[in-house]
Amino acid sequence: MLIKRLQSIVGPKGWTTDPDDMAPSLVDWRGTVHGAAAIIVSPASSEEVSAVVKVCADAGVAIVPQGGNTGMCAGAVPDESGQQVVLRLGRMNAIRAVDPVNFSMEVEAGCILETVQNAAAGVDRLFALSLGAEGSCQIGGNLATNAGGINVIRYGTARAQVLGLEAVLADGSIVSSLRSLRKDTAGYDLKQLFIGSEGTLGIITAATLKLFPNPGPTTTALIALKSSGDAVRLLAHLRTAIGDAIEAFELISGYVFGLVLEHIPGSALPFDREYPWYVLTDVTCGTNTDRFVQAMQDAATIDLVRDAAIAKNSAESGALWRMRHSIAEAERAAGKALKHDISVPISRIEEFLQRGDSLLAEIAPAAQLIAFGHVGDGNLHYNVALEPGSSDGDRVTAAIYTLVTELGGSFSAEHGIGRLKREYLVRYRSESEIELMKTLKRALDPLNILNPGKVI
Ligand code: FAD
Ligand code: 2HG
Ligand code: ZN
Repeated sequence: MLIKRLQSIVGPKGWTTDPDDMAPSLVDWRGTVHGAAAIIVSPASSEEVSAVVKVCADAGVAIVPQGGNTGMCAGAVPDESGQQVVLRLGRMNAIRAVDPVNFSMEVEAGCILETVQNAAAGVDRLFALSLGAEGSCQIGGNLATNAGGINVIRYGTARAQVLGLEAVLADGSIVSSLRSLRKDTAGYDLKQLFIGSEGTLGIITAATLKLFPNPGPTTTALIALKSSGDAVRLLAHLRTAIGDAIEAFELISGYVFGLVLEHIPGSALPFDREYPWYVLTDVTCGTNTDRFVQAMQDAATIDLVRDAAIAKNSAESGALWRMRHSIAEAERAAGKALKHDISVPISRIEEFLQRGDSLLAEIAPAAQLIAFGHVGDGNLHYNVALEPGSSDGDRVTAAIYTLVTELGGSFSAEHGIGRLKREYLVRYRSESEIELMKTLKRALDPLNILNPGKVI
């Protein structure tokens, strides 16, 4: 009965019960969590999303919003009951309007991130969010997870790229605040409620995004270092010299590049020997290039830099960034690893890595550390590949999260909570924070039909 009602709302192109069509939506990107569903619906408009939610609410049936399904915490995968309805946003993929004078654009939630970036570039503007999954993740998913990526150091997370939002609530009503204003203090900032809520408070159907001026050509440099601490010192040194010209500053261990070289065809490093750590950075050019080169020479004289390769053209730059963006894929190809997506104040990264090493040596001496990340904003992916059959995983994770907490950091910096990190949310957020989160959830979704079993 419910299935028939859903089919008639979305029309013949808007649903599937075919196991082959459904399969990619029923497992997370990492292949670790499998779910089931009786039907997947793909509405073509906010009104259709609204109607779908209303009939599901009437039937008391849960809905799992799904964008590109590239999330790292299994938030977009239904549970195993087969009772939940997966709602794919991919048919809602219109760029509704681009306003280069207002530096803004209005897009539907199912737009692929790369399409949004290209539409902005088409009018000589920048949409600043960039991450490895940009060819398949959707803007709705990026906002629902408050995604980070490589440019946070300069432009902030997804949250900072939004001027307005439209969302469908748990009763099917549509809340639209698709304004394109930089300043607006009229009441609560409702859009921020939905950003980072991972589909548990509302379904994002459209957004007005903030654009930046085109930063022009960038200089890409791969810098070899003797220690991770030097990356942090180099960052401070460069920021002092060239300030906001740093668009990205990514730390990658030698071991991690080894995984990429092994598993990603066409990868190569521009050095004739190996180093323990590397930084991949993008710096806006113009007058900054000379200042950047000078600052790098100064850094070398104080022994912060072991070697550096500056990309000579966009092909070389693209090849380096492709390697960086392939790390998650290389890690997946190498086998399962524990993921710790943490952040600490930048000034404590070195201490975190040193103390993390000691903890690993003590708890799981045979484990292999896979460390990389967005050091420019304090977010590291401190992933750990355990020995096959090891039962040390929980102890390793608890020790790392305790260390992070002690250093004033977060156990979840950019991928969210989803299904995989719920137990840690209650452990590492205060009682009053959890209570307020529950109050919000109850107020906005009293029947608990929006992505239940995720986040809270
Ligand atoms: P999905 O995986 O489909 O969904 C994620 C969550 O959002 C789920 O809870 C889902 O229910 C909810 N959701 C999706 N769409 C909506 C909507 N319209 N309304 C409400 N809720 C919705 N993440 C980073 O932050 N930084 C990175 O650098 C980064 N790099 C990555 C690299 C690779 C190779 C991969 C595979 C992933 C990477 N990720 C990264 C993780 C992932 O790409 C991001 O979390 C991304 O924002 C998820 O978008 P998605 O469309 O795939 O969302
Ligand atoms: C990245 O920075 C992503 O590449 C994925 O956030 C991190 O695979 C990971 O752990
Ligand atoms: Zn990341």
